[in-house]
Amino acid sequence: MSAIMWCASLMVCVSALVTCASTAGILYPRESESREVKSLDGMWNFRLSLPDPLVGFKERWYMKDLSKTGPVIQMPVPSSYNDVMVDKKIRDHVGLVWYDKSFFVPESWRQQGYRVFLRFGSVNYAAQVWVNTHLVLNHEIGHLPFQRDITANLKFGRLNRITVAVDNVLLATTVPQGSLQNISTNTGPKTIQTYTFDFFNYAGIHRSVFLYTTPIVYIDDVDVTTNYTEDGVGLIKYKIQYGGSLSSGETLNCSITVLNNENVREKFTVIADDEEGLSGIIKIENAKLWWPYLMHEEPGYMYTLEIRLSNTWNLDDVYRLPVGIRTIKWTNTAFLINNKPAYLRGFGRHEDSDIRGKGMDYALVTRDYDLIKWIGANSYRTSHYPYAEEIMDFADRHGIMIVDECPSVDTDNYSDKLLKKHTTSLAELIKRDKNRPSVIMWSIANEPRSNHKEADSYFKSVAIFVKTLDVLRPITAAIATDLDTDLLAQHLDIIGFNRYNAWYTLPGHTEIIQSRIEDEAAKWHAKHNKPVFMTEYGADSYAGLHMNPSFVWSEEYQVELMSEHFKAFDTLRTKNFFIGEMIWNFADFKTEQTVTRVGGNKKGVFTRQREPKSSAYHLRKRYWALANQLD
Ligand code: GCB
Repeated sequence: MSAIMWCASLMVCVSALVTCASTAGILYPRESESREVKSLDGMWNFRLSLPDPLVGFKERWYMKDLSKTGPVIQMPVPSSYNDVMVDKKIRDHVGLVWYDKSFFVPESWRQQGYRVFLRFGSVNYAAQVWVNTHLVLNHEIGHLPFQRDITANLKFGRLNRITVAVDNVLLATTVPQGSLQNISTNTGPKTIQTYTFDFFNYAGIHRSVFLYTTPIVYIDDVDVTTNYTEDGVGLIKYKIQYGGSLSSGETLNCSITVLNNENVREKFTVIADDEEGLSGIIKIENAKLWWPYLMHEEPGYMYTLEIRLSNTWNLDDVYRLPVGIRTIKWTNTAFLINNKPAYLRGFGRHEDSDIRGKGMDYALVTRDYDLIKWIGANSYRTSHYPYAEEIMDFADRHGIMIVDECPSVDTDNYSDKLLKKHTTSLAELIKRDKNRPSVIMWSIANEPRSNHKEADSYFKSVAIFVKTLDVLRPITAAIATDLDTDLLAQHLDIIGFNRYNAWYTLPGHTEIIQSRIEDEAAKWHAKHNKPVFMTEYGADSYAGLHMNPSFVWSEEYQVELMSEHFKAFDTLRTKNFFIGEMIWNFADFKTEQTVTRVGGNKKGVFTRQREPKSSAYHLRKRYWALANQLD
């Protein structure tokens, strides 16, 4: 085993020591009268673990300031570390990197008896965290949040230090998967990371780091599901989990207020199931439903549940949860929102931009949602991993339907160990996003090798597992395997398929598209009797390359290929089982270095800088026309 592989396994071993209880909640940190939120975003010290990949552990860098261990650079958080500096060594680094930051915690937090939680939005891929030299957190799957109560490890009113070791190594048993290859170079042997997925392997502290406070007894998790009656009463079924323990004789009381989207108190009643009011049903008269964009004049309508937990001795805890009221149903042929069939006009996407990589950036997210609405789309898939919670908030508020994908991409080498991590990623994703009205389906994989015989029982287990957590949303996946050999679709509720006719298959021959797509979609439905949508199709185009007649890589070719797909989709829509189309991709994005990519994947209808190609105008015409016909 190479040193780096050993280092990746080390991450896993230590996780047994510091695992957060899996039943604990992962609510997004929100300020309230009982909670303070302090951001630790900004510039952190940063150092590669070189030349020995394990030097940071051997020299115990978590015991002192990183700047005292050797030369450090300043790295922005949140961001991927790869593209911020011009240094190739940092961009292509394989293995561990170290971050640290010093921060103050006010003495008043101790005086008020607060608990203090440390929360990471996501670190790719494995992270270990020390606070003032104590190992407090360990998390292995990227793209998902993790947190812990660190009150006991803090020095109130004084300077504290947080140290993070990040490992970007991907192996056959990580999600996603990858492998390491040893090569010899002019300067000696070198280990490189290889992977089959088609996006750059960005790493680092990708999302915000927060400290937040709660009272000793606090709202730990909230579960809501929604419905409505024929006479317009909105129903919110809720269940609140509290954290911390009550001392003997202490009582708990939970009260709820519903605010409308202007923050005004609504007319509502609560029928609690228990004395404490921790679960029950809220009824809202003349409720406004959550609708997708362009399906209603007021899409993305959100209420706020103001939850107040009081116990005898401590301060109340107040948490405000945004909630949209809507139902989801599916049949053998349709997907329905609020009992109305919905047709998905969408995209595959990536969290990707130049310089910051996968680092969360509000300006970029704002622009992206503006473009999604400009083009008339109503949905996208979080290909190929969970997106930032801040991005998901936009989807809720703008009425954009999300096919929420876990980080399993190109799944292969099926094993029990992989299955455990795959289901863990889904459990963490569902716990995080279960209350979001925008999330309409769980995508359990993108393009797994679903013709391998092990895929059958593997995905059966994954699907059963997801159903134990959520029966109200359908399960889907984006399948690339041939229909005759695929073993995954049978375990899904809705079938998504990816196909690159006239691109990877017979490039230049757009005349093959219409009949092939019509035929294939009909066969998926005939074989499984389930709704079908196209999760990927598309062509690369180099913005500004014009060729007449059209030729691969030109803007004209991308437009022509889309037109041929549109013909097929129009026929399929008359057949009553086809529920949507998602073009690959919203914007150009960076990939691994390969000779088949020019600076990355160029299948975006927008460039990486979010400028429209000819295809953006073409898609806009179609999506608005569809919206006007259907919604
Ligand atoms: C696919 C993958 C996606 C790639 C795309 C392409 O099938 O799901 O990740 O980027 O093809 O452009 O090759």
